[in-house]
Amino acid sequence: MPRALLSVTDKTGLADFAAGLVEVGYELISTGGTLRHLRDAGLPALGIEEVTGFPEMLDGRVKTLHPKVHGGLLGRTDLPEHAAAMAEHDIQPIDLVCVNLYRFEEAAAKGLPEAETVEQIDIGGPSMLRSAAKNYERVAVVTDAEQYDDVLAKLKAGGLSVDDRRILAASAFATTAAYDAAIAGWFVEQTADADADEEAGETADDAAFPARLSPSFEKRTDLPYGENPHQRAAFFVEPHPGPETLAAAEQLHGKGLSYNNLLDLDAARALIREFDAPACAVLKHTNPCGCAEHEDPVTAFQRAYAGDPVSAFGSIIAVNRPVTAALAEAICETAGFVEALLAPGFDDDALDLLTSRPVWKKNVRLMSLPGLLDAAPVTTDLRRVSGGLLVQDRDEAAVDPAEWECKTDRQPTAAERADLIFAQRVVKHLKSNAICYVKDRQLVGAGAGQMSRLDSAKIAAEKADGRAAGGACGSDAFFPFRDGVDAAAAAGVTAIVQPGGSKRDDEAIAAANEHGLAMLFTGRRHFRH
Ligand code: 93A
Repeated sequence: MPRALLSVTDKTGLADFAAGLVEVGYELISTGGTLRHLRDAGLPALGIEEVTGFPEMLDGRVKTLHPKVHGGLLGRTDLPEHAAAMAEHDIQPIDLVCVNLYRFEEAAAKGLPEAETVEQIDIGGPSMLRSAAKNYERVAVVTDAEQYDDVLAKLKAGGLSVDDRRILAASAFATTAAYDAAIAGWFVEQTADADADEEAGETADDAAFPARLSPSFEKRTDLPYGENPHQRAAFFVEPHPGPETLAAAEQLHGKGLSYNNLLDLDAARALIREFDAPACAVLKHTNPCGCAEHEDPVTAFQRAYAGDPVSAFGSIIAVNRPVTAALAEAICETAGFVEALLAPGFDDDALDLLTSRPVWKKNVRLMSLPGLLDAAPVTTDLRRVSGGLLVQDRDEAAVDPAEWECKTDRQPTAAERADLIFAQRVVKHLKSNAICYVKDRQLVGAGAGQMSRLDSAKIAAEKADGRAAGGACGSDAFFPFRDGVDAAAAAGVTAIVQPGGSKRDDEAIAAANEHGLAMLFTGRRHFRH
């Protein structure tokens, strides 16, 4: 009689699965809570103690860690020496293992006290998964309720093939690997927290980066392709993404999301979070081509879109207020083809409108993210390089004008100051080298991703086409020469915000004074490579 060992924390679907196993002739063995669950469902099962001859002990830390279990899983019955050893020690083969693990990640995410979280580290479960998976030629390993139906159907149809068991083994090892990575990450975090407590006064800036990466990511969905059709792609998410993250966004309507959509939506999300007043951002290829802030959200959209309506074709639009019918109407009227629209929510009548207008129907992806503006912890940014991974804190430092210093003879006016703040918020989100021109809290010209800052300044001026007059210029990094300042002045701006820090800052300041500009230094660079 084949034997199945069942030991699960998540009992979803277990009784039906176990009943199916009994039906196809399995004898069941089970641990404490799982055994009770099976017996409550009227199913016959042996308690683990009856197999091991040992009681569950040490508060359940030792339940299945026993040669009768691991010998039964690892023993190769096709080898005479194994068969002999098993017979000598009265070890009966176990043919199927169904295990899901203690909920460690949930405990860690809740921030339970350390001792309680440690108790949620499953040792016996992963051990059984690994033993069973190693012996996949004979043993089937089931790790997830989603596998129950398929496994049962195959057992009923004559049994699992070696290929089936190999796939199950792969999934088991992936499960234990992700589980261990989460545990390792948590230990590192605990250590970092303890160090921070000890070294009071140490800032995040000089704290060493964690020695290990956490958390582990799980595949949410395959994507049709990557940046280009010949590249495979998938979307992986953290175990417990925050409510403000892209992973928490819900798609209410439209075609499936592409890799580039997700990338652009994330960039849009990061930019729109900069603003307190109603704002709208229009992005292409992760760069804002339009952005505006206005007390009236409809006007904010109209001014954002008008920033560069040509580039806005096929854009991602983000707003930081729920979409009302009036805003939906304005978007339908004004915008041409839009890939996706991201908002903290959509009113019902706005949804009706956006999904019924011919131009929007079917395709436009409507993304709702109620936590869009929620505070976020500083997260890390991972970037692949050949042979490795570059890891850094994300550039989530808030724009803080209180830290800025005016370097010129002239101070900015109140209107210029408002535009400088706006420009700084936008320029952070443009690819380097980045220059943006702003007038009345409307982005009127952006130059991004150029190899020379001067080129970015010229492109921004061309886009602004005279509309920057009396406005502000933002620069993501210092001006290495005065030519960038000259170009900004020629575009008509009367105030500049930049980090400063160049050897030739004096030249840039002299140029600003010559042109009668106000120039402020932030002391903070925002490269985005
Ligand atoms: O504490 S353990 O690491 N020690 C063990 O020997 C052991 N064996 C199974 N945890 C162990 N398990 C886990 O218990 C399983 O992975 C499963 O998640 C859970 C099932 O316990 P119960 O059947 O009592 O609900």
